[in-house]
Amino acid sequence: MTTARLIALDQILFVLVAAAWAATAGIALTGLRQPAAAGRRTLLIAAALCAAAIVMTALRVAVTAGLAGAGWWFVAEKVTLALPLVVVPALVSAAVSLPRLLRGTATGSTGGSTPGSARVVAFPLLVTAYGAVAGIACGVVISYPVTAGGAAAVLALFAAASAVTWRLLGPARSPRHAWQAAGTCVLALALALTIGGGWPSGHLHTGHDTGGRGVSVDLLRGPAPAAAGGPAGAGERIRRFTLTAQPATVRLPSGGGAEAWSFNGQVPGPVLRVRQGDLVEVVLRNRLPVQGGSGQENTGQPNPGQPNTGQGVTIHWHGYDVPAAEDGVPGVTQDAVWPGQSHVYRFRAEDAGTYWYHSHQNSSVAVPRGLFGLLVVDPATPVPESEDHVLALHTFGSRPTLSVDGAAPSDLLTRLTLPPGARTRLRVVNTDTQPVVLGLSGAPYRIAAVDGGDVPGATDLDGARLHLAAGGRYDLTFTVPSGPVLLTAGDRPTLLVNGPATPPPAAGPVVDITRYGTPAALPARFDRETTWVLDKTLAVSGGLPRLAQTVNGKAWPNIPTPVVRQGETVRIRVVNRGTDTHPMHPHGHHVRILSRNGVPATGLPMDTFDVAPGEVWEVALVADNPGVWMSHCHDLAHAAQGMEFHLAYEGVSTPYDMTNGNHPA
Ligand SMILES: [Cu+2]
Repeated sequence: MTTARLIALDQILFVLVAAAWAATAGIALTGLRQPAAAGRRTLLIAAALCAAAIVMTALRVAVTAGLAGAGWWFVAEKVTLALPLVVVPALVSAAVSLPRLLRGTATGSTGGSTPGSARVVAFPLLVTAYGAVAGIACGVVISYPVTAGGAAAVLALFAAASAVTWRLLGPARSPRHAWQAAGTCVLALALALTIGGGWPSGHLHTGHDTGGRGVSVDLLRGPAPAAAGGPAGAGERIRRFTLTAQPATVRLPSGGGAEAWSFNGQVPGPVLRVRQGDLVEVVLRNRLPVQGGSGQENTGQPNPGQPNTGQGVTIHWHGYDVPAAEDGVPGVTQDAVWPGQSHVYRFRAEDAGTYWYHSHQNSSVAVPRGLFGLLVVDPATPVPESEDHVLALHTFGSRPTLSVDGAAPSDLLTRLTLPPGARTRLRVVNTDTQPVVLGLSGAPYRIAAVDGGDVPGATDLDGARLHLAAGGRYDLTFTVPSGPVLLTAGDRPTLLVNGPATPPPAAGPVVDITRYGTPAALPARFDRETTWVLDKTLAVSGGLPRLAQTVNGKAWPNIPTPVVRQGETVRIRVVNRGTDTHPMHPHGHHVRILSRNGVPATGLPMDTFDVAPGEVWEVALVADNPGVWMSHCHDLAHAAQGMEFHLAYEGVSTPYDMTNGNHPA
């Protein structure tokens, strides 16, 4: 059974085990208080439930043993807390309560009608139920790693509930004693949380670990052109673009539509196509309404009186490893650009490939709403393909669409006519927050590039399908056959080359992208190691304890910042112990994939890699781009729910923080 299935089964068993023990205890207590004839029947049900609960508890132990095979991260809190809390009282219940219940099915009594007999039979059953419920709390509150505060809180509640129950089942039942015990319970919890520091305090200064020391990230800029006094060389090509954030309406061919935020009135924004070596200069202007709604017109004038109202905008160059100050993350590399304001980005386009850009202010709202576009850096020596098209997949509301070469998006089948025999490159960009399975049928094809980087030794694929992470890119190359070619995204026929006939959609196996291409030489030693355990647990997010997407049990902004030194090679282990897929996206760097679930990878460089439930990825990051970098899940809703943090270089600090309305997710 896969680790993901074991995780899902474990979560179901958690609830079933708790319910079974609670029901056993409740029904046993009822049976003990009934007259003999009725009591016999009820105790029989209780005995049967008790046996079932024992079996399910044993099953939970077996599932945990299976999960342990995938790594300690998946079972730490189960082995140290959750299982002992249920298994030990379950053994006592099996030895003490079950024989008495069975005796009661014959006599209608468990060995005496005194209150003491109820205590002997029911107490172990109730405590087992508390242990099972505490086990659920362990998974939700603690996750990985096990913290002293979390463990103390769970143990205190368990012990207090058991003490109260012992008192209530005993002969000297008095409401006063019950209240005292309940008070003890609350005090114990408060004490545990205080001692263990159960909830971390909200800490909103994002550069806290490097703040105020070293070089400001603001100084790590792209080159200024010669005209601006920069050291640009003679004959340098400068490509200037202006991207104006403004409202727009998206109309879909099927008849639907959406109010959008756009760059230059078009969604996607313009395709920025430059040549390797160009100096790229992009002026971002924000002309969105001053207030969030559409009622108030933006005059386009600077708005110093109330600079932080309306929708702020930045531009993040997704996958293009720009100098840190050009990375476009509000609160880390700049302040958000507010309506009426502008900002200039500059970087030299040294790395050929397929990239995209999007706003990083309130990105979980802004990107789905349209503030994105595509960036292509053509190599200095042209690619061998004569046909070269860039494809953006994006979902508006619930409608998946395709935009070809920056044209208006279509939620119907898009048709493209290409000359037979032409070598063709389709640059597919997933601008959504969910992964997509692609299929190309009608011609053998190759994945020529992944996340902008060429794949060495790319081999022909025929009918195979591809899993493309949220934010990820594949360049697919093929020679146009005499017949039609079909691209599917999800189950949807998306692009038809040379119809009208439609080939059957690709239905082959999904390619393991971590094993595609020729194996690269990978680093053998590492200067530093770090582990990110991803989960969905109770953590402080937005100042309140809530279910959050967490890294090592903590949510933004409380996730400690990994700090690296320039030149180091860092091994990062990413473990997903939750039930959601997380497309992890460290800014400013491509990481080389070392292994997935212990299986060695070919080492492709990627900037967004999909860690599915139960998976363990090992990646290598070479610290060659100093800065303070955002690192987050590119399911942008997950980032907004806490799964974002920083990666900082020693000696680099940021003057920006979460004041001024900055809000990256
Ligand atoms: Cu995620």
